Amino acid sequence: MNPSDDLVTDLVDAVGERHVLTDPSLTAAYESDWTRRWHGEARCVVRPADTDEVAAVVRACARHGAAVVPQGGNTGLVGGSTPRGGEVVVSLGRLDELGEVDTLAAHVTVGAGVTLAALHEHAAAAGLAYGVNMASRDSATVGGTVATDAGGIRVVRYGTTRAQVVGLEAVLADGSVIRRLDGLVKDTVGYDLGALLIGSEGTLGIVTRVVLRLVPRLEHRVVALLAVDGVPEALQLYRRLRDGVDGIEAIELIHHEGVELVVAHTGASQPFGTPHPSYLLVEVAGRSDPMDGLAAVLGDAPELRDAAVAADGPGRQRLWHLREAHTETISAMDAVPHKFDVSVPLATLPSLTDRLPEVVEGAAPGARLIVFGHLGDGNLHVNVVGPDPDDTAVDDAVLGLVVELGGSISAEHGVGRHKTGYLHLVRSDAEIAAMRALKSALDPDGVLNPGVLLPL
Ligand code: 2HG
Ligand code: ZN
Repeated sequence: MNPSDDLVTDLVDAVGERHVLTDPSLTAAYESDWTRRWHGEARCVVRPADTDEVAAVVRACARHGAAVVPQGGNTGLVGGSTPRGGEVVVSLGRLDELGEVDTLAAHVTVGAGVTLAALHEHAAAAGLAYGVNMASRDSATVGGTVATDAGGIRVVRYGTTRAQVVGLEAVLADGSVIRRLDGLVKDTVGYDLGALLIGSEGTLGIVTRVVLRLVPRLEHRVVALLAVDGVPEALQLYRRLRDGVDGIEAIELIHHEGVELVVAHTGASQPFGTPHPSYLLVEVAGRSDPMDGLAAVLGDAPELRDAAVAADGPGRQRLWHLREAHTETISAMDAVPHKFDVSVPLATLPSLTDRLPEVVEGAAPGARLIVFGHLGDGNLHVNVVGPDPDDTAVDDAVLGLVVELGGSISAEHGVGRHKTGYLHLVRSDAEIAAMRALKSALDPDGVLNPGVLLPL
């Protein structure tokens, strides 16, 4: 503890000495994100216990002119919740209150620090489910997913996080609290301030609690890994499944190269005797067994080269592992990956996957390219391993290609500090000016997450 730092003294008053971390061995875990590309030293890390303490922390930081970086489970991939240097990291992990499930409304009120895994378990115990799910569920927190409008693997059925939020509480830059936790599905009184904060990446306020919509818990589930010759065939098969099968919960794309890496890194078994260029991973869920409906469509699909199907929990898990272990496998590679989370209109997806190898090779000769993602959402995760973390040639090239194809530079991970310099490629001057006006209205001194989302 640095006794000469008056801010630290005020923060200790707000949350107690145990929850203000200044020792580098304790702060390190909060200073670097999952990519290892985005890191910086925090002035300190503060761990408030509830909304009042978050407000007191923000007021103290505002008084001392200190910038604040809100952080959830620190599973971000774009430098949106790690410091650049000298900010106070406000970790929301202790706001982990799981409110009672309202089974009539099918809503639950939870704290920002609740992990997705804990929320899933909590909803299941009440006979319901939460519609957002992703590989980082054990660490990713509700607050972070709201702040980034996170997507994940079930968007084709339930939408992104935005579609789940029916109420929200947040601390604004001056320490005031806005609270709409009444759970009203219909309420059209003026500006929807909560909606404004969803996807604002901690730049307009710090989300502290939310009311979330829950969905029916569907017991009958089938997961299928479907081998195809390439992306155009994967899209044709997707169209066939969408038109012919009820209850599709996930439509994911992986390729041979990614599967090989996952198998080598995690020791998973090969899904098929003979490898295929690409695979669709499909999950279908319903109130009755979806197997026959799925089999009927697959039986008539000329694109299908091979299929592995599982209805039992461990079998489904084995198939999902081949998709979900991509991120950890890439993180374990020697170089720090350049990660892109892009979306394009479905019709241009084949052009994107066709042109990416050449574009990446041109910008980063010899680099390794791994592509996978949420095919049903037109959202691909493009990972490039090879170039130095500070070398942005491949960033320019990949994002330039995506924009040329009518796509977005951020489908679900957010802009963070990675992509502020590319914002103008996908938002007009008028839109950026309106965003800046909102930012200065709600955070005139630029206390909240400076350098994230909007360029400094
Ligand atoms: C996923 O879909 C995540 O698994 C991470 O969005 C993507 O590691 C990535 O590039
Ligand atoms: Zn994803």
